[in-house]
Amino acid sequence: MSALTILRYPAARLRRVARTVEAVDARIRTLIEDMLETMYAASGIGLAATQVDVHERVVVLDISETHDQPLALVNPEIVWESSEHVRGDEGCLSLPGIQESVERAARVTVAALGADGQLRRIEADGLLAVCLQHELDHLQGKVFVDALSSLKRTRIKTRLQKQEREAARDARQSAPAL
Ligand code: GNR
Ligand code: NI
Repeated sequence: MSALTILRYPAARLRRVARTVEAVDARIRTLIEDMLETMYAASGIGLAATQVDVHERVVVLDISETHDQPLALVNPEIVWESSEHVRGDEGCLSLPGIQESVERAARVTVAALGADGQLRRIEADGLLAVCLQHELDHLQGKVFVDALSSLKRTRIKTRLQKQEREAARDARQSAPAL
């Protein structure tokens, strides 16, 4: 298994639309394993293949407190969503440290293939419903801050740039002197 690099907003590659997976084969199962490792290492509750620069319809999730309930979905589609909506704060591994309020359907039903290639349906509410919608958006090239005002998005980009500059400076300072 190997952890993968997560693309950071506003990377243009986060905008790619993922293609349908033709067969759940060894390559896809390895991708799933690597994505789970990446998600757990980053303390996330979900990860879309788009975020690791693989533009195929694969997502992984684990909303359990114990981090031992992995869920892998191939070619997921929302087949039903409630008319009732809820608003809640979201974060994203591609925008570390940023939290913003987003409105989502309260409940969704998702049809997908599992890592075993078997078709399954997931009826979700609460955090799982939110996370599924967030991940399926990534597969369409969408990020949770897209619906915000352009002023807010500009501020977020500035904050992320500052974070990256500081991280780069810290890395230089802790590097051993030659
Ligand atoms: O780790 C994550 N937490 C989260 C919190 C609220 C709503 C959605 C999420 S998903 C996010 C991981 C991520 O970026 N998935 O794409
Ligand atoms: Ni995300």
